[in-house]
Amino acid sequence: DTNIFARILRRELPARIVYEDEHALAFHDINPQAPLHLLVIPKGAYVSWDDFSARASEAEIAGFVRAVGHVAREAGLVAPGYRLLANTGGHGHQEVPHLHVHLFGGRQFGAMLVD
Ligand code: DGP
Repeated sequence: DTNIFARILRRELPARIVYEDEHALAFHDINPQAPLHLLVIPKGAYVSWDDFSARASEAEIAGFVRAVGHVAREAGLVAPGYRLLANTGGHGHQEVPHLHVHLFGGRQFGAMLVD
């Protein structure tokens, strides 16, 4: 309840929000790693991809997945292409314990995994 993204959802912290619907919120990452770096989060309090995929309802899962696709489409990233990333747990280097999908775009990306 007290993590940064939960607080952004409650509008206790500011964010550059680009999209919101019943199931999801999308906003700019505070420390962008690409020309466009957005985060898409579900509105429900799910700590990770694992938690979300195990506990969320069909409607929440469908709504969230559709929101990620919608945000990328609206950002004009379909034709050039983009990258999605969901860091999960310790080895995944997840820092904020509210599920978030990183959406990267705006340049050619290279090899998948960089330390
Ligand atoms: P991860 O390592 O996958 O948990 O990524 C967390 C991301 O969250 C990281 O790219 C930076 C971003 N971030 C951290 N604090 C804030 C914040 O207060 N606002 C926004 N917009 N992004 C944040």
